[in-house]
This record gives sequence, structure tokens and C-alpha cells, in this order.
Amino acid sequence: MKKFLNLGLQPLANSYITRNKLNHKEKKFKLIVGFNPKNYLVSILNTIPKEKMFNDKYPYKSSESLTMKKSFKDLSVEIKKKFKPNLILEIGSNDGAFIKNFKKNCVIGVEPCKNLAKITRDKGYKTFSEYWDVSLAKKISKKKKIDVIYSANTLSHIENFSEIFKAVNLSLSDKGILILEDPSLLECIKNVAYDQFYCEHIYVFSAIALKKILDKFNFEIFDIQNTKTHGGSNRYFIKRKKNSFYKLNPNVLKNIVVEKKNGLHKFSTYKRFANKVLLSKKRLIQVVKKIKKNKKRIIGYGATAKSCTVLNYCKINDKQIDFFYDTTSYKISKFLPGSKIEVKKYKKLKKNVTDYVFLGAWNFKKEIFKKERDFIKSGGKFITHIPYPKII
Ligand code: DWN
Repeated sequence: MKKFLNLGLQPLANSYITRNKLNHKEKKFKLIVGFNPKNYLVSILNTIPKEKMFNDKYPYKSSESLTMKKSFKDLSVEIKKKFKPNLILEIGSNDGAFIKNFKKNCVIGVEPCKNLAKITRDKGYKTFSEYWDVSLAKKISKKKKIDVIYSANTLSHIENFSEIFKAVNLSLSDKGILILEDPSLLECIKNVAYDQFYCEHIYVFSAIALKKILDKFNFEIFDIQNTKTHGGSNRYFIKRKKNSFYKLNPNVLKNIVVEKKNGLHKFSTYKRFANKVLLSKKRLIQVVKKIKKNKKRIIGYGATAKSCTVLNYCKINDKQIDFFYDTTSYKISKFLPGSKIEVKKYKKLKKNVTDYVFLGAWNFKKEIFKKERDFIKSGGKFITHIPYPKII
């Protein structure tokens, strides 16, 4: 593993602090990112035990954004039409944004965060509140095999691939397929989106890396869709190698060629990225400093896990950003880890409240700008660091 980026000491990204614990010392961990020239994997070097992050108080809910709800709905329509599955399973079903698009008797959720699993179970969806592994796969697929396994923004959080793919192989029907969706490394590099790296994101995948991993477990990618969600993601359609039912789509080779053209197989690409990250940090600090010099207020929008990386790396705290607005009930009245900026219940933006808004949820820029068009019309400004720090 060759290190290329040091994002400093970081707290756990989703460990929002309650007011009574504000003065407690937070645990921080080195956030260093590396590249493996053998299998092209880009990953963080110090991993945190999963139980410390995905527990009974996990604060992130996929259904907080219309963009994600629509994306999951559209995909469910496509899956029903193309693959006509009798049984679907989602690994990391979160609050049910995907599974709710299927009939209750043909979908299963797997969600280790108990507070989230309870949401879907209470709505009548079969949900296993466990980590996806071989023993769970055996239990679930004993009587009936699964036709489609879907997993969005989850494989990037799991260190041990071997357990995952063994469990997938055990539970899929003969023609069964796996669909994986995660942020695209190519988009991350192009957008200097260094905030895709935090404790939960052990990996940011490229197609060339995933291909090598899958090869080891006798799986292969037969189609790739490039989606706009989470700042640019890849949706990989995967089958067992021996399954000849699905033809190889030319998109697979196209993606591989583009990734190689952009140097994702070379360490020098990541060194260049690290230099751009350093420039991004310097520029964001300058932008914020200038606004504060003019005695203007800044608030944040979308208390994301990604913001945790940016704020802690750039050493921006409650002296610069007064508070964050967020719609997620679990985050409200708590404080962002490290920077200790308060999260307040979302209210429509008003120019008399703030002049500048730091876009923590930059991946939902389109949705947020639509919602806040009155603020923008009245002269309100956003600060974004993607692809480079600027005021918009
Ligand atoms: O992989 C992960 C992704 C999918 O979700 C997890 N490890 C954790 C989490 O990362 P994140 O916090 O960076 O994700 P989002 O989806 O960028 O978070 C958006 C945040 O912004 C949520 O807290 C909801 C909030 N929000 C809001 O307050 N108003 C979002 C929208 C669209 C809004 O209008």
C-alpha cells in the first residue's frame, strides 16, 4: 500500500456530540489514504471496528433527500422490468428508501444499525438487524434463493470482501445477480472530493479495482451505469462467471478505458490529487477568512459525514460557522464531531439569517438550490469546495 494523502487526525464522522458531552475529550484517528498498485484499490489505512460506527444510534437516513428516493425508485422499476426477480435482498437497507419500492413478501432488508432496522421492520418489511455474512446468508437463503442482491453505499464500508462474496455466492439463485453502487473514484479524483474519505469509507472504488477483487471470487461485472448520486457513483451489475445468461455490455470496457486514460492505475495520479487537496484546503481557509474579515455570518447546510473530513482537515469550527441546518432528526441539537458546530433543525434559508451558506451536502446541490431559490434570488450566497473552493 502506497500512502498519498494525509487528512490529519479525525473523529468518527457520524458520532454527533450531545450538549452534555461537549467538554469530553473526543477520540481521534489518523486518516491516511493509500493506493495498492497490485489491485488498484484506494483505501484508508487505519480502519475502525465496525461495531464502533454501525450501532443502534446510526444517524444517517437515506430518505432525507428526494434525489436518493427518486434514484432508488427508478432503479426498482428497472430491476422489476429487466430481471423479474421473485426475491430481492438489500445489504445495508438503511431506513428502507430502496426496499419500500417492492412488495413486502418479495424483499428482505439486512441492516446492522438497530435504530434503522426498526424503521423498516415496524413498517412490515422483513429486516435482519445483523451484519451480512456467511451464517446470515445460510439462514436467509435456506428455503429460497435470492434473485437480486442490491447494495448501495455499503461495500465501501466493509473491510472483509471474502466474507461478503462468499455469502453472496451462497445465497444467489442460479441466474441471480448482485448490483453494487458506490461513489466513483474517477469522479472523486476529478472533483477533488477528498471528503469522500472518512472512517466509514474504507474504500472508494474504481471499476478496474472492483474487477480484480471480483475475479478472485469468481464473479464478474457485466454492466456499469454511471449515476449522478453522491457526487458521481457507479452502479455495477455483477454475475457469477459461470452464469452465461447475461451478455457483457460494452459499457464495462468503456469505463475501464476511461479510468485508465485518467491514470487510475498509476500512483502518480494520486500524488497529483493529493497536491490539489492541499490547494483546496488553503483556498477554502482563504475564502472563509475573507468573509469573516467582512464580519459576515456563515452557516452550514447538510451536516454530512463528508463535512467532518473537510472541517477537521481545514480546522474550521464554530468560530467561523455558526451552525448547520439539517433535516435529520437524529442529528438535530447535537454538535458535529471535532468542529463542535451545532446542528439545528432545518428552516428555509433567509437572507436576514445569513449571507453565506457552506454547502456540506454538495452532492445534493441541485436539489438544495431548487429548494432555496428565494434565498439565492435575494442575494444569498453558497460556499462550496467542490471542485475547488468558491462562492456561488
Ligand atoms: O456512505 C454514506 C453516505 C451514503 O451517507 C455514509 N457513510 C454516511 C452518509 O454520508 P453523508 O453524511 O456524507 O451523506 P449525504 O447523503 O451527503 O448527507 C446529506 C445530509 O444532508 C443528511 O444529513 C441530510 C441533509 N440534507 C438536508 O438537511 N437537506 C440533505 C438534503 C438533500 C436537504 O435538502
